[in-house]
Amino acid sequence: MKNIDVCLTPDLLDLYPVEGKIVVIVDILRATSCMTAAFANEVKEIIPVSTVEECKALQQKGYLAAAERNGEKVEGFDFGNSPFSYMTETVKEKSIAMTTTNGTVAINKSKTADQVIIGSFLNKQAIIGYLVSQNKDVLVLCAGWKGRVNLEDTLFAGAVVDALQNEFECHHDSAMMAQVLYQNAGEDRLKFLSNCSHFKRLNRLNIQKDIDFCLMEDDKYDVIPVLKGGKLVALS
Ligand code: 3SL
Repeated sequence: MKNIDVCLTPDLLDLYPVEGKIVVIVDILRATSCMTAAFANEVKEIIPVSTVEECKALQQKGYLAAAERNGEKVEGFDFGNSPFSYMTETVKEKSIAMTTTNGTVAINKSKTADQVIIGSFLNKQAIIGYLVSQNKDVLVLCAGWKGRVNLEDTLFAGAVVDALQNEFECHHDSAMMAQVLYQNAGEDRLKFLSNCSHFKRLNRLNIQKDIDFCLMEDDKYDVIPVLKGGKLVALS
């Protein structure tokens, strides 16, 4: 039987071999929600880079470039990290360079996996269906916050483990913890997460609209971003 595990932060990734596995990267607020929305709105590709300098270099080569640090858009870039930036004609069929505080770092740390895909509540059902259809072990990697565990990514990881419990074996405490968290969270996800640290951080920036979109719009899209040759593209 296939196996599923959860790595609660990229700082623990050395303990989790990714070779031969499908790694699902999760950064609910907001990087992986943005990426999902971007491909649903026909972005051609996203180049996820870990540093602002790499992103700037790609911008200078002519790419549209999105850069976020500590929740805020980095000065001089075309976008920050709002899903609504990807809902305009400007990005359609475009290649975009992107760096975010945690999400793009998690992606780049997982490059030796068999496959890296991007998960969010926006494409949860598509992710679950895809994982069921593949004959591969799965690691859900939570992007967290600067090496720390966060509630919203763990909640999503738990939702995936819970949905796959009849298809996958799960022997690992971090995956069980995530599942228990999800099972106890209740229906009102916004209320459950209202005290979490990144929720408060983003609220201070007055972007409740982004939070609502990332947390409330379950299964809005059926697109799955996948890493191919260092670029995210829509899985065909
Ligand atoms: O950490 C990240 O990668 C971002 O998603 C953080 S933020 O939501 O843009 O603040």
